Amino acid sequence: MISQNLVKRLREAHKIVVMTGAGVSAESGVPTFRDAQTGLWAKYDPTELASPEAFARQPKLVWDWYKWRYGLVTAVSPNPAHYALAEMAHLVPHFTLITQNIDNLHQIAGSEGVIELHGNIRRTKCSAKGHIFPGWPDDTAVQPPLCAVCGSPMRPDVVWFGESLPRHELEAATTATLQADVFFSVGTSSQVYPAAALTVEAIKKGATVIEINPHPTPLTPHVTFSLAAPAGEVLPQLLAEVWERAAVATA
Ligand code: BJW
Repeated sequence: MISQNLVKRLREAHKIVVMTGAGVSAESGVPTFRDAQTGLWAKYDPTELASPEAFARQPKLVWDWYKWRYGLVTAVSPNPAHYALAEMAHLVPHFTLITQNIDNLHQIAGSEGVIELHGNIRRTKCSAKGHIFPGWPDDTAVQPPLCAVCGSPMRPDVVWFGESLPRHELEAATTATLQADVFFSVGTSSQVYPAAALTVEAIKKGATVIEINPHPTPLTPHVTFSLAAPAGEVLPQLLAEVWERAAVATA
């Protein structure tokens, strides 16, 4: 699956950008965004819950869904894909890691300077003024709890459908993508924009684009290399074959 042509291009690369999606955390036990939710949440469509309209209509339902997911992500650990990416950063002259994930697992695995396009579930913010709080407030009689500063309902610090991505993060991700000679798209269905547009930009500008995903995406026909296997297997293999390094758990 890993051709000599791919190995050569990675060894010669100066600027590598990796963009990850939910699939990179699947082997840690975090359900992917579009996977059926389990248990109590199986009857809800995640694309319906992740919106300001849903929060306005049913704030407690949306808050409880994120609280459940916060519990899930804080109970799991990074997997070999996260560790391989943390190691890769030390092996190329310029390395940028962009993630759509809100689970913080790249950071726990030791990646630095991660560009978070869709926020982070480990932070909360108020819905009126965006006052940010680290972590989740303790349970209170009112759910969602109210902001200690302005009294508006609290929400997770994540980007919902119809909301703008954080400007600085999107600009940094776009700049890195436009300069990349190799661009990885790992574990994302490439259905959500503007994140998917980064892969499109990399393809358009002629970068070597490598997709790692067991299942095809709308962009698979356009990438340079499609590695159809789990990220937790492929990324450590790349590390070993290209740089003769192992993905080591540091956390
Ligand atoms: C594995 C694996 C293993 C499994 N190894 N792989 C242009 C065109 C059309 C629409 C739009 C457009 N521009 C904007 C829009 C509207 C909208 C959008 O994109 N809609 C589309 C659905 C059509 N975008 C927005 O609203 C964005 N805002 C914006 O653009 O503002 C300006 C604007 C507004 C309105 C109109 C126009 C402009 C905001 C997007 C915010 C996305 N937020 C979410 C929720 C975050 C919080 C939360 O998690 O609850 O982010 S949605 C959700 O999707 C989440 C994810 O980060 C994101 C991407 O999902 P991802 O990561 O790809 O996960 P999955 O589940 O889809 O796929 C997992 C993949 O892994 C699968 O392919 C598996 O095969 C694979 N996999 N195991 C490797 N082991």
